[in-house]
Amino acid sequence: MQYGLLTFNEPKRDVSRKIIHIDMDAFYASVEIRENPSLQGKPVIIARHPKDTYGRGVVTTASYEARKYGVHSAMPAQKAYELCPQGIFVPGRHELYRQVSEEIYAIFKHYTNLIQKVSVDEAFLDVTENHLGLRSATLLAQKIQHHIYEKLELTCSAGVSYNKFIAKLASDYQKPKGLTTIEPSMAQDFLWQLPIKDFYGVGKKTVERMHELDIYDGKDLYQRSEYDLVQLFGKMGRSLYRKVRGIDDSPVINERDRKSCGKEHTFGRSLTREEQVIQELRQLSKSVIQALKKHQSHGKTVVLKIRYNDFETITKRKTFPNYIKEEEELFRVAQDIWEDVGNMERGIRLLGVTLTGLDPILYENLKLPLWET
Ligand code: TTP
Ligand code: MG
Repeated sequence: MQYGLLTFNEPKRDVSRKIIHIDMDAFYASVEIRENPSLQGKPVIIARHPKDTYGRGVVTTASYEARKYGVHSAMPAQKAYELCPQGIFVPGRHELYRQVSEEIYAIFKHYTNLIQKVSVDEAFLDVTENHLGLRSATLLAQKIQHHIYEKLELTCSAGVSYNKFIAKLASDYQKPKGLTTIEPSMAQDFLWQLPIKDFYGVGKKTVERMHELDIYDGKDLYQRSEYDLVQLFGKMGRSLYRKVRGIDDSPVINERDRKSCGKEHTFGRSLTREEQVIQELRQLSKSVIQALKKHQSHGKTVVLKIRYNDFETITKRKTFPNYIKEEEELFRVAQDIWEDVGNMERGIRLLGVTLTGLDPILYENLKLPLWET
């Protein structure tokens, strides 16, 4: 690993852990294909048919065959229909997916006790210590992929590395059915070639800002001093400075240790103007932070819930690089998610802001590196 010129207080990487990130391939679509094998090999789109919803539905996911036509998650079903008229529209069955998700979780438990479920189809496994006593996390990931396939007839992609940040990037690297291991010696090259948008916490607005600063990939980011990045991006700048050096000490946290704190508001009259949404997000963020302060806890993952006029409800999460403690930080992430996924034209019936993955504040204080103020 080439670090270039090392300064005496350059942060160090911890490469002692072995982390696997698993993400199911086209999850909802794959479950539907398993349940109805006649869909095999066809462009399957998980959404109600636009003809049945007056064109109002949204695609939750699509099989890889449908993706070839440009169909993707969060796209209006009407647009998906225009891109792929021969697509087979299947309405989602969330209870079934939750059940399958639990079956996947049960498989993980054969390998380690340290499992962090990130969403219905995604989890981190810390396999530094594992039930098979294997030293190779790559071999273990392969076994997990086979196990899931044998037992559930579903495929997944796996990423293996020494921290969560890189493991997650790795699982996405060769989807579907991928297995990518990023050894500590490869990490720097891997991070250098990474487009800036792929760094955790970098939303659309930050990408624009980075591009204005001539930062397009990890290598450009790496050139910037910690001082500059903090000046430009605050706490996120410090986190990015570490991430691009392959440093991420965040632990894999067991589901049972996780908590969340959220507030939501249903509106008597649907919101139709963006300013109303922004104002509401600010108010919700304030309430969440107030509740959080009482509990002496903080978290990094923000979940925005939006219910549209047609009652379709979407939730979208984003993980911030640092613990969120202030109203302004929470508000900014919620706003960022809104800008990524929100659709004002559909009328907003409900908004919710939740902070999840909460840790007691005391816990972080104990772990704070000296140079972090
Ligand atoms: P993802 O893992 O993001 O997508 P995926 O599993 O369908 O495809 P990939 O092979 O790229 O991992 O999300 C998991 C499930 O979550 C997905 O099957 C459907 C649901 N989902 C939504 O409902 N809305 C969304 O905007 C996204 C991104 C996913
Ligand atoms: Mg997936």
